[in-house]
Amino acid sequence: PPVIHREDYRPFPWRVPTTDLAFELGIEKTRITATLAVERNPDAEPSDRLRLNGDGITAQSVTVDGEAVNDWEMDGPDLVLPLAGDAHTVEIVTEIDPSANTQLMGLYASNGMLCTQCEAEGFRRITFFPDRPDVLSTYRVRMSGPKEQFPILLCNGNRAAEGENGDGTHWAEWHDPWPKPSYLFALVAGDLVANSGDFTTVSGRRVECNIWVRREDLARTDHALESLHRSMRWDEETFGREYDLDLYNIVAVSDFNMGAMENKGLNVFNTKYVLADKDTATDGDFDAVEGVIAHEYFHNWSGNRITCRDWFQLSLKEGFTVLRDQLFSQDMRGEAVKRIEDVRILRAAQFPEDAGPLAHPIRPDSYREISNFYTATVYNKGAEVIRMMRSMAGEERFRKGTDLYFERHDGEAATCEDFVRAIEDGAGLDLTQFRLWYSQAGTPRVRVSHEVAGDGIRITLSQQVPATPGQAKKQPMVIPLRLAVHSKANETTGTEHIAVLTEAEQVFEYPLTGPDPVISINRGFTAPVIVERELARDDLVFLAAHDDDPFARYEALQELAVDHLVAAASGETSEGGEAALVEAFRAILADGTLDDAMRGELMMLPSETYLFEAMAGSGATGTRKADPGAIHAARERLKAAIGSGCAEELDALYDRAEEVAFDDPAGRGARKVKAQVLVYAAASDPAKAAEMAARQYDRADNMTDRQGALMVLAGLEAPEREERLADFYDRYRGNDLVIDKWFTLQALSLHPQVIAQVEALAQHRDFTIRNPNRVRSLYMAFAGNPQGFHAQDGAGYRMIADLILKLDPINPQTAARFVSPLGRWRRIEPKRAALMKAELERIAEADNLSRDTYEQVSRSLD
Ligand code: B3K
Ligand code: ZN
Repeated sequence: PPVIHREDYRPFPWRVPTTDLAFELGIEKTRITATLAVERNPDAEPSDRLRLNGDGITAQSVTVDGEAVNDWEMDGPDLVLPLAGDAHTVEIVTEIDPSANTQLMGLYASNGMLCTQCEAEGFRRITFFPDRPDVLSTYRVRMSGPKEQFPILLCNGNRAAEGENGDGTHWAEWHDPWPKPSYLFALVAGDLVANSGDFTTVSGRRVECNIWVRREDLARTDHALESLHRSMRWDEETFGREYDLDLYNIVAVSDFNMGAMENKGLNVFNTKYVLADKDTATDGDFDAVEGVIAHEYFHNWSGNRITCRDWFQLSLKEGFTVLRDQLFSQDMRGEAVKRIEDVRILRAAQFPEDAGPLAHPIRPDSYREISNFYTATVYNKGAEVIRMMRSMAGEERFRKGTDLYFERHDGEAATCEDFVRAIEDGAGLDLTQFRLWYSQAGTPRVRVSHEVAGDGIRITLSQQVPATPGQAKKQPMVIPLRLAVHSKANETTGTEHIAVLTEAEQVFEYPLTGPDPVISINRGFTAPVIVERELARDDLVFLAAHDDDPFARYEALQELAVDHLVAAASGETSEGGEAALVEAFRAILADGTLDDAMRGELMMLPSETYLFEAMAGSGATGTRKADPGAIHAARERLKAAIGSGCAEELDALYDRAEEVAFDDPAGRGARKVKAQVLVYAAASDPAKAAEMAARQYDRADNMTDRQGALMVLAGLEAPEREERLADFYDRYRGNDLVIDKWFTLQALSLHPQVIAQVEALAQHRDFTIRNPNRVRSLYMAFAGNPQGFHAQDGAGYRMIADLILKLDPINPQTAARFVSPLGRWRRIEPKRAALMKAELERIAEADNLSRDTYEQVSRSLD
């Protein structure tokens, strides 16, 4: 498959001012008549041929200006049509079988309904079209189909007309007044019901909002609808963005490759991010629903009104929209905890990506399959990059920048460069050097050292950006770091400064506020970097207990744990490390100034994936490899030490939290710390943990408590385990999302037999490889279970490779997502690395590999 380069961008020679689509809908046969008005694009190099993209479709007929033509030809999957004049009407008929569409791209069937997914290149599986984001067109769509099977017919924009055909079929006409690229097209036909609620925009427009689901799911849609209304209000207040149609439809489907899709006026969602009630969804699920609803809603401006010129600009809409949804959730739920959650995700998913064979800048330079670039780098690091601009500008000036961006580029297909320039002009920043964040991959490392000089402190910061594939040499980046200098002796906190590091090495001077200075740096995680500081353990303990920045407190604890665990896993002595951590934990458990939501965050040890990253490249020569077995063992030992060292405090915390009612404002925090207490008990006193967890499971009046308890039980060899797993299954049989949890918590468990258990679950009658949620619930969970995935004999690697090979012909997009865990082999100790690499090679040798999987595997082996 060819490599596509960002540099090769050329405007399309033709414009398509209007697109008329007529769908005769059927699950097994859908006929599409597409009528395109085309005219020459004066801003492009002229061409006498019109290239229309296709993918797995054939044209039944082609007419130009009403006359059938046959001088067109197929060039691979594309249809190429000679056109001599300046403007023409092109009509093409295609026929497709949605029931055979297992890739879930284009038009497909799910549970008897029809729906679409067109981003990035799915529209070309429906009809021939210039399927690229810079070709904007106004769509008019007529849908018709059997009324009993498809009582509800939905499309983008507003419903223009509807009627019956008198033969059991009915039709609807939709018109979307906003020009859009084909990837934002959507259509849904099915037997659905809606939870509806109007929203009145700031200028008084009444918007009908509907959450469409299957009848049996209706009772679980209130949270989604409320989240939508909150998002609409927030975007008006925070970014000055108002909704622009009279209708906002969200449809939940259970077969979906991703989380959700922001199609204009008709979002299509994975059920996972719509349905929630307290009996079937955890607190985390509620947050995820709110976050994804907000994300897709915010795309209406950052993505739809202003879209991307080409797919290399993906972070223009995704990075910015992730930042917007993060800020929204911070405002809804509290800044400190949300920030910690977001950094945890970044470190678990993006840092490893940036350190591995799939590393790419947030604006990539080339790809073979664009679906492979919907990554944590483009999304989450993309958000961090824009967040840095916001930190440097301050909230108000940043808003001036975004206002200018929306004003300048409304209705356009823009670039990342357009965005940066608007922020520069609107916020009054010079981002010349800062632009390197768009072109350089790799997580920068910042070293911190200091010396006291009189009543001041000189802090030396140096940066190093590691080499990444295709980028051996890097230039220094702009790294804004919020910092403060505290006094340990006085137990006082210093004022906050923002140090903007722009050179390879730079000195910053600040006044001292007391003796015994301790630097608190990258507060709030202002920059997505790895800070390397040689702080005495006492200093970290001090920061963990006293820092006035909640993120910095969290960070100090994480660092204490990372230092200790990497040393322990490397066979180095970590004298007093464990004791210091137990003490620091005790302080956290006793701290009356913390609420439990924050306490719960502080109680979470760094993940094993994050520890691999910290261990790889550590040591005196910087060549150490990560040893998953040793990390797992060290982390379990530390959990046990904390569990027994703080047993009394943990029990007291649990007892207190248990008294908090579900609806109490403190309820979420209480549930979070209870789950953590169980985790530590499981490591230190499994019998007691089994008893506590079984009791929590039996008494639970909500999914958070029930799942938290079962998660711990699933990892224990205790009689309570089988009983409660069986109970859970029987209780929720038929509820797909909850049965997904049942698969996940077993695949994630710490049970020594986890591999055999996952193998058995793959044979379970409820397992199906055709549903992405189910596949992920079992295998993505397993790939994220270091103990199972990194089993010494390579059985975990083999299982994931087998899955990739089996899934690739069915759903390549989802299959390719499983490659990256295997791709981390270079940073792992040699025995496991060889096993991982061998599995990648086995995949590479398979015939007919999809473009998706081929690209990921070959990059991982390069
Ligand atoms: N824009 C979609 C991504 C769909 C990509 C499918 N390959 C979801 C989102 O980021 O909102
Ligand atoms: Zn998005």
